[in-house]
Amino acid sequence: MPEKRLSHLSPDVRAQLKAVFQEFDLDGDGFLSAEELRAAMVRFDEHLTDGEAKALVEKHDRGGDGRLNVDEFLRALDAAALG
Ligand SMILES: [Ca+2]
Repeated sequence: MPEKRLSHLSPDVRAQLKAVFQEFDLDGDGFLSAEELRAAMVRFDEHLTDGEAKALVEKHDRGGDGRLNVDEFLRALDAAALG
């Protein structure tokens, strides 16, 4: 799978964020739903409403299935929390 470089996430930070992804993938399906994303973002002091979480998922969801895989999650965080 081709992987676009994230502008300002170090490999260490990415590894940590992947662990966060797995922690918040509550049903273990390998994707974060809007609800799971909302819970994850609290970790970064980003308190999203349901609507904001859904909008964030839709913005970064390239698969069009309403969920984020780990790369999409990293991009969402990059844009929303850490940018
Ligand atoms: Ca999930």
